[in-house]
Amino acid sequence: MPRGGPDGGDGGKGGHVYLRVDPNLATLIDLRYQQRQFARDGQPGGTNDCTGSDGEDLVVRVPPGTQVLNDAGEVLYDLVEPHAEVMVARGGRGGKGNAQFATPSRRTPDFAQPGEDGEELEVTLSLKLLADVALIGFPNAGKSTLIRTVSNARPRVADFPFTTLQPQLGVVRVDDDRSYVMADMPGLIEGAADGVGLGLRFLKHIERAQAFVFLVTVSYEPARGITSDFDVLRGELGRFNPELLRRPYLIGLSQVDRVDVRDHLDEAVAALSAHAPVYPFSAFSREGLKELTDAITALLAAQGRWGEACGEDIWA
Ligand SMILES: Nc1nc2c(ncn2[C@@H]2O[C@H](COP(=O)(O)OP(=O)(O)OP(=O)(O)O)[C@@H](O)[C@H]2O)c(=O)[nH]1
Ligand SMILES: [Mg+2]
Repeated sequence: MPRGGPDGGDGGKGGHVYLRVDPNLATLIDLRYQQRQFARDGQPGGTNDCTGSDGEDLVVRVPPGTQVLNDAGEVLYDLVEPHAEVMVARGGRGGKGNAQFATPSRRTPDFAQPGEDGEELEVTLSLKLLADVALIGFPNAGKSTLIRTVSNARPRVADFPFTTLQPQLGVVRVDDDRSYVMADMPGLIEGAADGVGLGLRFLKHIERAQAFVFLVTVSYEPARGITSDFDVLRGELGRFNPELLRRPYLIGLSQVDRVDVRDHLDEAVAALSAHAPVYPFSAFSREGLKELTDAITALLAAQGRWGEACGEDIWA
């Protein structure tokens, strides 16, 4: 400004980009259609010492269980807790206007500091299901039937193997204040860790489950037995990730309304009890169902699912 001295104001800073966990979201679907997202630019400074306004931050909402990976596949952030927030890209600093550079000996600086570019980042978002307890069993063990009986989930049930192709989540209500999420998993068979059947690609979904229910029953295939089924399931799980074998679990012996199942009951319970508590039940007749669900609740409570862990290690 002639005779008036320098009056160029500072530029505003660019907005930051945040990811924030929104517990009301269940999928990443919104982001599939909007893969490039930008925070707003800061505004340039103006004459009369006008400072440019800062660019607005961008908050991208993601569901609980979202993992943020870089191009090398490394996990940068694990967004689990509701309302957790991370800044993934920082907005650029605003420049300084020439008014900032005036000194008694340099009254009319004709230069200013340019603003800085904001960060740009490409990340992959991947959603892990957050189940509290996962049902692990051979095809036709009755996993989907059980989850239909005890939760709001309605997965398909049929008398052929591999009816369930995708993990399904159901909310099981314990009482007015407590509920938990149960995951119905596709059936596992021997060799699953090597890709046999549907393989174990779904197991990444259960790595977060706090506890497992192994469902076993008498199979219509004569070569299989209840205890060998159990051993195979544990073996496949362990080959996928040995850490999973350390998670607490219990055993559900399903379909006890069937005569052929009842015929083998005592012997199976005796053999399996060496590993974990066994709960014989039938989703059809509902016998033993309450005992099973009470035991799952107790298992999760002992894990601190609803606050303080009760301390009693009933599965040690
Ligand atoms: N008698 C009897 N049959 C049952 C019971 N639970 C399930 N079934 C039957 O067993 C068959 C398999 O049941 P599903 O619930 O689809 O079994 P799943 O373990 O989910 O099987 P996949 O999804 O293939 O792994 C169906 O024909 C069910 O009707 C039960 O408590 N008693
Ligand atoms: Mg099923």
